[in-house]
Amino acid sequence: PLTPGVDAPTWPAEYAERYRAAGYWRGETFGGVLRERAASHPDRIALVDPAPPRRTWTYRQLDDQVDRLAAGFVARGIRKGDRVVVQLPNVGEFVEVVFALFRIGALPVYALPAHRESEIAYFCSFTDAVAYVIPERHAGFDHRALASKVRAEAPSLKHVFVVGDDPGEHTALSEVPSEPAELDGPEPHQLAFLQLSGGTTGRPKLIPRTHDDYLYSLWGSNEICGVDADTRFLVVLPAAHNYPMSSPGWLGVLYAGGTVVLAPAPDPDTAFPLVASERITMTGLVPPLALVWTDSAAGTAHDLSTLELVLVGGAKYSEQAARRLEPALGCRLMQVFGMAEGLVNYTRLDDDPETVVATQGLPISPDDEVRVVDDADQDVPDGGFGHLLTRGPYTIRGYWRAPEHNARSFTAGGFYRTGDIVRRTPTGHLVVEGRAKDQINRGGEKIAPEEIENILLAHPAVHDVSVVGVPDEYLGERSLAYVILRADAEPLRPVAVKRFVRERGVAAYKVPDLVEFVDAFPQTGIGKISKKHQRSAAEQH
Ligand code: J2J
Repeated sequence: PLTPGVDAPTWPAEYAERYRAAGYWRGETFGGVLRERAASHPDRIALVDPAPPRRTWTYRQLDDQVDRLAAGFVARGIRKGDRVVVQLPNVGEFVEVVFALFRIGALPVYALPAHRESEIAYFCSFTDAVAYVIPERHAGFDHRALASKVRAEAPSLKHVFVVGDDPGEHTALSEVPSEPAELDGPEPHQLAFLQLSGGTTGRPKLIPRTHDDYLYSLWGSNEICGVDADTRFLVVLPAAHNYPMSSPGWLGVLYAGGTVVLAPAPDPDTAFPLVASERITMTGLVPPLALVWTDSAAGTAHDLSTLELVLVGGAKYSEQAARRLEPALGCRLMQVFGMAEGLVNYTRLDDDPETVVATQGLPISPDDEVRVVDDADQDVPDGGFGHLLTRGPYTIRGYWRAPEHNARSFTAGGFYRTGDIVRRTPTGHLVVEGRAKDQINRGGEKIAPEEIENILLAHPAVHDVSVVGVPDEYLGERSLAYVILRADAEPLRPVAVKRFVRERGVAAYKVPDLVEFVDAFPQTGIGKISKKHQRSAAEQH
């Protein structure tokens, strides 16, 4: 059983009361919302999985299937509060599975399709997960074999459910559904799922989100983005990411009774035909993809004219690139600066064009408290740069089972230290100027250098290592590993270093793009490695 406040800090009662009184927390649950939408417009299309044979779900069909799947999960012993690691690509079953878990009150733990043994085994054991849901294969990788290894490492794991016809030694998800049964389900203030943090530490932190708080971020986003029952949203990024899930994302669109279309891949060759055939009105991209879409739009034979709004966020979008998007795609641009921990900022549809290309927007809520402070947590004068701290009705008060880390990542008053350096314009719009946290933002994918450093420190030839982000024209940043070899070690080649990381079973995006061997690291005044110097040295290349 999960007790908010024990497994993770929650909002103090006075704040919870305030957020309820203000109408932000509506007392709904995900399972209840789907039930209600299915009752009020059963025949509208909720979901499209366009992979042949194209499959669609009306709200009623989705609701029925979720009931049957939830009953089947319960029959196999999955209970309210249990954790289930869900690692699925953009397929219809992803939506079915997470809503079935929501309805039970079991918590999906969102893994990315790119994650491998190191990450998955950690998620399963850290959360004492009882089940793990996978595709047979994805992007040429056999997840069934990975699941077999993970089972041996995570004793809590009782079930592996496989989407597809050949589950191997595991259970086919298609065999799970059974006759719907009455469930008592979760309360709105209870946890709905655990989302992954971008992370700055050796192991990613897990983000506990409640039904109440996350649902507010959805309908708040819907109002800003103009999402309604006529919205046809294309999910191009991996559906498990917080951004395509909630800003406004596929969950926001389902909340509004619109239609979600799952793209199997984000490239224009895959996505443009879907925009045309599915008459897509809205989507969300990361900056590198926005560049590719902008460049590809001119020569395309596909009709993109249904597109009304494209969101771009997850990493800094250059003003220059932002200026080109609207004319190229023939739709509106909205910048979004958000984080899985909570706070999400959007430029507004009625902002002037300069604000849309040059800022990262305003918070969703009038009750999102934003502070811009110096290194001593003192507020900086308006317009000055500083660390962004935030507190509000959908920003967590602490990570899951991480009391020591929470003491560093949150102020005593409950503000989350985002690690971002921002400036506030006179209209209150935020401009992201940089980052104080030790993290690499590789085109929207976040990498915690410490995680990769720990892996490389285990290499017998490595004396010391420092991983930093270096500027990259396309991705924004790439990762570079500076390596000091042991005095007695045979010389290593960069490919051997990369292979070593890959073979430890981590997501491919975390493997260093570049490796450089050095004799020493630059030091700060207090004898710590100066990553700032390493980053600027790398820029000279
Ligand atoms: C600069 N940096 C940005 C932006 C995020 C919506 C949108 C994005 C995320 C997300 C999200 C940025 N310009 N426009 O969850 O709901 C960097 C910041 C931030 C970190 C959060 C959402 N948009 N960032 O990217 O949890 O450094 O969430 O703190 O993956 O991405 O990363 P993540």
